[in-house]
Amino acid sequence: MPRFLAGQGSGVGSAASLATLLSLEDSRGWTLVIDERGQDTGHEGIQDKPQVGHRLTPMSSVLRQYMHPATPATGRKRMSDTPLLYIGNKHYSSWSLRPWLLLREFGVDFDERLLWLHTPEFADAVARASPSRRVPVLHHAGRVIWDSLAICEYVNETWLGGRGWPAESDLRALARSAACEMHSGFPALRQQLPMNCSRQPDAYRWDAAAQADIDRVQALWAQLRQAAGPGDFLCGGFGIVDAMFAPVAIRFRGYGPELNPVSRAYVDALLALPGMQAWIAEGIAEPVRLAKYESLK
Ligand SMILES: N[C@@H](CCC(=O)N[C@@H](CS)C(=O)NCC(=O)O)C(=O)O
Repeated sequence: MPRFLAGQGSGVGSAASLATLLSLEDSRGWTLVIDERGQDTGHEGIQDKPQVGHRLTPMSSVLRQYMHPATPATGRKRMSDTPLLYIGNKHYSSWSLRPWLLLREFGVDFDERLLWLHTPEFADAVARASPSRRVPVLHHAGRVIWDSLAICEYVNETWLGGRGWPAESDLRALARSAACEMHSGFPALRQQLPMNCSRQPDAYRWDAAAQADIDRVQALWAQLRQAAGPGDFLCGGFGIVDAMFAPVAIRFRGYGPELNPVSRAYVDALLALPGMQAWIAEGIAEPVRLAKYESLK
Protein backbone atom coordinates (compact mmCIF):
# COMPACT_ATOMS: atom_id res chain seq x y z
CA MET A 1 0.00 0.00 0.00
CA PRO A 2 1.41 3.42 -0.84
CA ARG A 3 2.41 5.41 2.15
CA PHE A 4 2.42 9.16 2.52
CA LEU A 5 5.28 9.99 4.76
CA ALA A 6 6.14 13.61 5.17
CA GLY A 7 9.73 14.65 4.87
CA GLN A 8 11.56 17.55 6.40
CA GLY A 9 9.99 20.39 4.48
CA SER A 10 11.21 23.91 4.51
CA GLY A 11 9.87 25.87 7.45
CA VAL A 12 6.67 27.86 7.17
CA GLY A 13 6.63 30.16 10.10
CA SER A 14 3.07 31.13 10.94
CA ALA A 15 -0.44 29.73 11.06
CA ALA A 16 -1.48 32.40 8.56
CA SER A 17 1.13 31.43 6.00
CA LEU A 18 0.29 27.78 6.56
CA ALA A 19 -3.41 28.41 5.93
CA THR A 20 -2.59 30.23 2.72
CA LEU A 21 -0.33 27.46 1.58
CA LEU A 22 -2.82 24.74 2.40
CA SER A 23 -5.78 26.30 0.67
CA LEU A 24 -3.69 27.04 -2.40
CA GLU A 25 -2.34 23.54 -2.59
CA ASP A 26 -5.63 21.93 -1.67
CA SER A 27 -7.42 23.63 -4.55
CA ARG A 28 -4.88 21.99 -6.85
CA GLY A 29 -5.89 18.56 -5.61
CA TRP A 30 -3.16 18.01 -3.07
CA THR A 31 -3.44 16.88 0.44
CA LEU A 32 -0.88 17.17 3.15
CA VAL A 33 1.02 15.08 5.54
CA ILE A 34 2.59 17.26 8.12
CA ASP A 35 5.98 17.04 9.62
CA GLU A 36 5.43 18.96 12.80
CA ARG A 37 8.00 20.03 15.27
CA GLY A 38 8.04 22.49 18.10
CA GLN A 39 6.47 22.92 21.49
CA ASP A 40 3.97 20.41 22.79
CA THR A 41 0.62 22.00 23.60
CA GLY A 42 0.03 19.58 26.45
CA HIS A 43 -2.38 17.59 24.35
CA GLU A 44 -1.91 13.94 23.93
CA GLY A 45 0.50 13.02 21.16
CA ILE A 46 -1.06 14.94 18.33
CA GLN A 47 -0.27 18.60 18.36
CA ASP A 48 -2.77 21.38 18.23
CA LYS A 49 -1.38 23.46 15.42
CA PRO A 50 1.21 22.71 12.81
CA GLN A 51 4.43 24.37 13.84
CA VAL A 52 7.24 24.36 11.33
CA GLY A 53 8.51 22.16 8.59
CA HIS A 54 5.81 20.50 6.58
CA ARG A 55 5.49 19.39 3.03
CA LEU A 56 2.54 18.66 0.82
CA THR A 57 2.15 15.26 -0.75
CA PRO A 58 -0.12 14.52 -3.72
CA MET A 59 -3.41 12.93 -2.77
CA SER A 60 -3.91 9.55 -4.35
CA SER A 61 -7.04 7.55 -4.87
CA VAL A 62 -5.91 5.40 -1.97
CA LEU A 63 -6.06 8.30 0.44
CA ARG A 64 -9.31 9.53 -1.07
CA GLN A 65 -10.91 6.23 -0.18
CA TYR A 66 -10.27 7.04 3.43
CA MET A 67 -11.61 10.58 3.30
CA HIS A 68 -15.08 10.87 4.69
CA PRO A 69 -17.78 13.15 3.32
CA ALA A 70 -18.59 16.44 4.91
CA THR A 71 -19.97 16.08 8.40
CA PRO A 72 -23.35 17.32 9.57
CA ALA A 73 -23.34 20.69 11.28
CA THR A 74 -23.20 20.69 15.06
CA GLY A 75 -26.68 20.52 16.51
CA ARG A 76 -28.32 19.44 13.26
CA LYS A 77 -30.39 16.38 14.03
CA ARG A 78 -29.39 13.21 12.24
CA MET A 79 -32.11 10.94 10.92
CA SER A 80 -30.64 7.96 12.72
CA ASP A 81 -30.38 7.65 16.47
CA THR A 82 -27.35 5.43 16.07
CA PRO A 83 -24.55 7.29 17.86
CA LEU A 84 -21.91 8.76 15.57
CA LEU A 85 -18.36 8.97 16.92
CA TYR A 86 -15.91 11.27 15.16
CA ILE A 87 -12.34 10.12 15.59
CA GLY A 88 -8.86 11.02 14.36
CA ASN A 89 -6.34 8.75 12.64
CA LYS A 90 -6.42 5.37 14.34
CA HIS A 91 -2.68 5.14 13.92
CA TYR A 92 -2.08 8.09 16.24
CA SER A 93 -5.22 9.38 17.95
CA SER A 94 -5.01 8.09 21.50
CA TRP A 95 -7.93 10.24 22.69
CA SER A 96 -10.16 8.78 19.99
CA LEU A 97 -9.30 5.21 20.94
CA ARG A 98 -10.78 5.51 24.43
CA PRO A 99 -14.52 5.98 23.75
CA TRP A 100 -14.27 3.92 20.56
CA LEU A 101 -12.94 0.95 22.55
CA LEU A 102 -15.55 1.35 25.26
CA LEU A 103 -18.38 1.34 22.71
CA ARG A 104 -16.86 -1.58 20.87
CA GLU A 105 -16.11 -3.78 23.87
CA PHE A 106 -19.59 -3.25 25.32
CA GLY A 107 -21.19 -4.03 21.97
CA VAL A 108 -22.91 -0.68 21.50
CA ASP A 109 -23.96 -0.17 17.90
CA PHE A 110 -22.34 3.02 16.61
CA ASP A 111 -21.18 4.70 13.45
CA GLU A 112 -17.74 6.21 13.21
CA ARG A 113 -16.32 8.93 11.03
CA LEU A 114 -12.59 9.39 10.75
CA LEU A 115 -11.25 12.89 10.21
CA TRP A 116 -7.63 13.06 9.07
CA LEU A 117 -5.69 15.10 11.56
CA HIS A 118 -3.70 18.04 10.22
CA THR A 119 -5.51 18.36 6.90
CA PRO A 120 -7.63 21.27 5.65
CA GLU A 121 -10.53 18.82 5.59
CA PHE A 122 -10.04 18.17 9.31
CA ALA A 123 -10.20 21.84 10.18
CA ASP A 124 -13.46 22.31 8.28
CA ALA A 125 -15.14 19.12 9.44
CA VAL A 126 -14.13 19.34 13.08
CA ALA A 127 -15.34 22.93 13.25
CA ARG A 128 -18.78 21.69 12.24
CA ALA A 129 -18.73 18.57 14.42
CA SER A 130 -17.08 19.59 17.68
CA PRO A 131 -17.34 22.77 19.78
CA SER A 132 -13.79 22.18 21.05
CA ARG A 133 -12.53 21.55 17.50
CA ARG A 134 -11.07 18.30 18.70
CA VAL A 135 -11.82 14.65 18.33
CA PRO A 136 -13.29 12.51 19.72
CA VAL A 137 -16.80 13.92 19.68
CA LEU A 138 -20.04 11.94 19.84
CA HIS A 139 -23.33 12.91 18.21
CA HIS A 140 -26.41 11.19 19.55
CA ALA A 141 -30.11 12.03 19.66
CA GLY A 142 -29.50 15.68 18.85
CA ARG A 143 -26.78 15.93 21.49
CA VAL A 144 -23.13 16.71 20.94
CA ILE A 145 -20.76 15.31 23.57
CA TRP A 146 -17.09 16.17 23.30
CA ASP A 147 -13.99 15.15 25.27
CA SER A 148 -13.08 11.49 25.73
CA LEU A 149 -14.01 11.14 29.39
CA ALA A 150 -17.34 12.94 29.00
CA ILE A 151 -18.16 10.62 26.10
CA CYS A 152 -17.28 7.56 28.21
CA GLU A 153 -19.58 8.84 30.98
CA TYR A 154 -22.37 9.44 28.47
CA VAL A 155 -21.93 5.95 27.01
CA ASN A 156 -22.00 4.52 30.52
CA GLU A 157 -25.26 6.26 31.39
CA THR A 158 -26.97 5.74 28.06
CA TRP A 159 -26.08 2.17 27.11
CA LEU A 160 -24.16 0.44 29.89
CA GLY A 161 -26.49 0.94 32.83
CA GLY A 162 -23.49 1.95 34.96
CA ARG A 163 -21.37 -1.11 34.07
CA GLY A 164 -18.56 1.14 32.87
CA TRP A 165 -17.49 1.63 36.50
CA PRO A 166 -17.11 -0.97 39.27
CA ALA A 167 -20.27 -1.58 41.30
CA GLU A 168 -18.42 -1.41 44.61
CA SER A 169 -18.00 2.18 45.80
CA ASP A 170 -14.40 1.99 47.15
CA LEU A 171 -13.20 0.44 43.92
CA ARG A 172 -15.29 2.87 41.86
CA ALA A 173 -13.65 5.81 43.64
CA LEU A 174 -10.21 4.38 42.87
CA ALA A 175 -11.12 3.72 39.24
CA ARG A 176 -12.44 7.26 38.80
CA SER A 177 -9.30 8.73 40.38
CA ALA A 178 -7.05 6.69 38.08
CA ALA A 179 -9.09 7.54 34.97
CA CYS A 180 -9.00 11.25 35.82
CA GLU A 181 -5.25 11.12 36.55
CA MET A 182 -4.75 9.60 33.11
CA HIS A 183 -6.99 12.19 31.52
CA SER A 184 -5.22 15.17 33.06
CA GLY A 185 -1.72 13.90 33.78
CA PHE A 186 1.36 12.14 32.45
CA PRO A 187 2.43 14.96 30.11
CA ALA A 188 5.98 13.66 29.59
CA LEU A 189 4.77 10.16 28.76
CA ARG A 190 2.26 11.54 26.29
CA GLN A 191 4.70 13.90 24.66
CA GLN A 192 7.74 11.64 24.45
CA LEU A 193 6.03 8.32 23.81
CA PRO A 194 3.17 9.29 21.48
CA MET A 195 0.81 6.52 20.45
CA ASN A 196 1.88 4.91 17.19
CA CYS A 197 0.15 1.65 16.28
CA SER A 198 2.92 0.27 14.09
CA ARG A 199 5.88 1.18 16.23
CA GLN A 200 8.36 -1.46 17.47
CA PRO A 201 10.85 -0.86 20.30
CA ASP A 202 14.25 0.41 19.18
CA ALA A 203 17.10 2.48 20.59
CA TYR A 204 14.90 5.54 21.23
CA ARG A 205 14.88 6.58 24.90
CA TRP A 206 13.00 9.15 26.96
CA ASP A 207 14.01 11.43 29.80
CA ALA A 208 13.62 11.11 33.58
CA ALA A 209 10.26 12.92 33.57
CA ALA A 210 8.78 10.39 31.14
CA GLN A 211 10.29 7.54 33.14
CA ALA A 212 8.67 8.98 36.29
CA ASP A 213 5.33 8.95 34.47
CA ILE A 214 5.91 5.33 33.42
CA ASP A 215 6.72 4.42 37.03
CA ARG A 216 3.63 6.22 38.32
CA VAL A 217 1.39 4.45 35.78
CA GLN A 218 2.75 1.11 36.95
CA ALA A 219 2.23 1.98 40.62
CA LEU A 220 -1.34 3.01 39.86
CA TRP A 221 -2.01 -0.20 37.96
CA ALA A 222 -0.57 -2.29 40.82
CA GLN A 223 -2.73 -0.45 43.37
CA LEU A 224 -5.92 -1.06 41.40
CA ARG A 225 -5.11 -4.66 40.57
CA GLN A 226 -4.45 -5.36 44.24
CA ALA A 227 -7.67 -3.66 45.34
CA ALA A 228 -9.77 -5.38 42.67
CA GLY A 229 -8.90 -9.03 43.21
CA PRO A 230 -9.43 -11.55 40.39
CA GLY A 231 -9.67 -10.46 36.77
CA ASP A 232 -7.47 -9.35 33.91
CA PHE A 233 -8.31 -5.66 34.03
CA LEU A 234 -7.74 -2.88 36.53
CA CYS A 235 -10.99 -3.47 38.39
CA GLY A 236 -11.51 -7.08 37.34
CA GLY A 237 -13.58 -6.79 34.16
CA PHE A 238 -13.00 -4.29 31.37
CA GLY A 239 -14.39 -0.81 32.04
CA ILE A 240 -13.89 2.92 31.52
CA VAL A 241 -10.67 3.03 33.51
CA ASP A 242 -9.18 0.44 31.13
CA ALA A 243 -10.38 2.36 28.08
CA MET A 244 -8.58 5.41 29.48
CA PHE A 245 -5.31 3.45 29.78
CA ALA A 246 -5.65 1.53 26.50
CA PRO A 247 -3.40 3.93 24.55
CA VAL A 248 -0.70 3.42 27.19
CA ALA A 249 -0.66 -0.29 26.33
CA ILE A 250 0.02 0.61 22.69
CA ARG A 251 2.73 3.04 23.80
CA PHE A 252 4.39 0.44 26.01
CA ARG A 253 4.21 -2.10 23.18
CA GLY A 254 5.79 0.37 20.77
CA TYR A 255 8.57 1.81 22.94
CA GLY A 256 9.38 -1.15 25.18
CA PRO A 257 9.91 0.32 28.66
CA GLU A 258 10.79 -2.20 31.32
CA LEU A 259 7.56 -3.40 32.94
CA ASN A 260 6.89 -5.30 36.13
CA PRO A 261 4.93 -8.58 35.84
CA VAL A 262 1.61 -7.01 36.87
CA SER A 263 1.94 -4.32 34.21
CA ARG A 264 3.10 -6.82 31.60
CA ALA A 265 0.05 -9.00 32.20
CA TYR A 266 -2.28 -6.00 32.08
CA VAL A 267 -0.77 -4.67 28.85
CA ASP A 268 -1.13 -8.14 27.32
CA ALA A 269 -4.79 -8.31 28.42
CA LEU A 270 -5.53 -4.92 26.87
CA LEU A 271 -3.73 -5.77 23.62
CA ALA A 272 -5.63 -9.06 23.37
CA LEU A 273 -9.04 -7.36 23.39
CA PRO A 274 -10.77 -7.81 20.02
CA GLY A 275 -11.47 -4.08 19.90
CA MET A 276 -7.79 -3.25 20.46
CA GLN A 277 -6.70 -5.70 17.79
CA ALA A 278 -9.18 -4.20 15.33
CA TRP A 279 -8.14 -0.61 16.13
CA ILE A 280 -4.42 -1.41 15.79
CA ALA A 281 -4.91 -3.30 12.51
CA GLU A 282 -7.02 -0.50 11.06
CA GLY A 283 -4.50 2.08 12.24
CA ILE A 284 -1.63 0.22 10.61
CA ALA A 285 -3.64 -0.05 7.38
CA GLU A 286 -4.11 3.72 7.16
CA PRO A 287 -2.16 5.35 4.36
CA VAL A 288 -0.97 8.37 6.36
CA ARG A 289 2.16 8.62 8.46
CA LEU A 290 3.17 11.76 10.34
CA ALA A 291 6.92 12.16 10.30
CA LYS A 292 7.04 13.77 13.72
CA TYR A 293 5.96 10.52 15.28
CA GLU A 294 7.80 8.23 12.90
CA SER A 295 11.15 9.91 13.40
CA LEU A 296 11.50 9.16 17.14
CA LYS A 297 14.53 6.93 17.06
N1 LIG B 1 -9.06 16.41 26.27
C1 LIG B 1 -9.52 16.01 24.96
C2 LIG B 1 -8.34 16.01 24.00
C3 LIG B 1 -8.73 15.73 22.56
C4 LIG B 1 -7.58 16.01 21.59
O1 LIG B 1 -6.61 16.76 21.90
N2 LIG B 1 -7.71 15.45 20.39
C5 LIG B 1 -6.74 15.68 19.33
C6 LIG B 1 -6.55 14.42 18.50
S1 LIG B 1 -5.91 13.05 19.40
C7 LIG B 1 -7.27 16.72 18.37
O2 LIG B 1 -8.45 16.71 18.04
N3 LIG B 1 -6.42 17.64 17.93
C8 LIG B 1 -6.85 18.66 17.02
C9 LIG B 1 -5.79 19.03 16.07
O3 LIG B 1 -4.75 18.38 16.07
O4 LIG B 1 -6.00 19.97 15.29
C10 LIG B 1 -10.23 14.65 25.07
O5 LIG B 1 -10.11 14.01 26.12
O6 LIG B 1 -10.96 14.25 24.14
